[in-house]
Amino acid sequence: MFKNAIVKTPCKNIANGLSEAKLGIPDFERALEQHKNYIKALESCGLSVLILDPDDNFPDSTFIEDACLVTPKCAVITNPGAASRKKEAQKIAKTIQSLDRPFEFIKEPGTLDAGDVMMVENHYYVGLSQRTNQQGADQLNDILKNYGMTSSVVTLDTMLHLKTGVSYLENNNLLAFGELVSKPEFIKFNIIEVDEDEGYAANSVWINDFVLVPTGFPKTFEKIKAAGYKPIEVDVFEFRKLDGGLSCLSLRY
Ligand code: CIR
Repeated sequence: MFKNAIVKTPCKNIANGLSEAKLGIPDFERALEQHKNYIKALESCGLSVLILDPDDNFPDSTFIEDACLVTPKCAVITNPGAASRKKEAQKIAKTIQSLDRPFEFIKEPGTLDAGDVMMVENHYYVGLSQRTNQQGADQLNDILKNYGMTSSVVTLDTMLHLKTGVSYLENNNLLAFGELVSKPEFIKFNIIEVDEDEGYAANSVWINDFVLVPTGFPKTFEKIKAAGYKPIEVDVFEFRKLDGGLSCLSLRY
């Protein structure tokens, strides 16, 4: 069960965030509105939400998930792979250091975006991507081992982050899309496959038996419902324009 979430308000400079989506430039006011609704959705799942102030120096900083991994036993402040995002992790360190658990750092030459890290109970799957390198994954593995947890890597070919294409919904259920549906690493899971035309919805978020699902993907919504969860639609289209999904917008712990 999760009790808390941390989010970071989108900044005025959000239009300058990294993007390959070709869906247009995000509108700041609409992004703010969608972010507020996202917070309400987290609250409706029973979470207490800490809202961090925006920071115009970091257009992508609302995608707070990449800057830190919070596990039940420790928090890991990452070293994001994109040059423009590196200092986001340093900025969030102060907040993370005040949490109720010890904290660790990923250091150069290791890079790691926590959007590449998927928690399955005591085990963490780490996507090797354009943002997360082997050294980053190795450092994370060493840290997790010290706290009695394990990790393994998954190589990504096309996805930005591991959780762009796969979400663990607990109870051995894995929502998966594209190249991740047939990964041998995931064979032991009950795969809920996301259809070709609904790929963005593979980034959905389990929170205490609710599942946040992006608005506009009815087939995935119904599949999640049929699997016994309570899906909640959340419109995050402005963030999709920057390749961001639902999970990237919060840390949940
Ligand atoms: C980036 O390219 O870093 C941001 N525009 C989007 C990050 C999305 N984060 C995530 O998937 N975990």
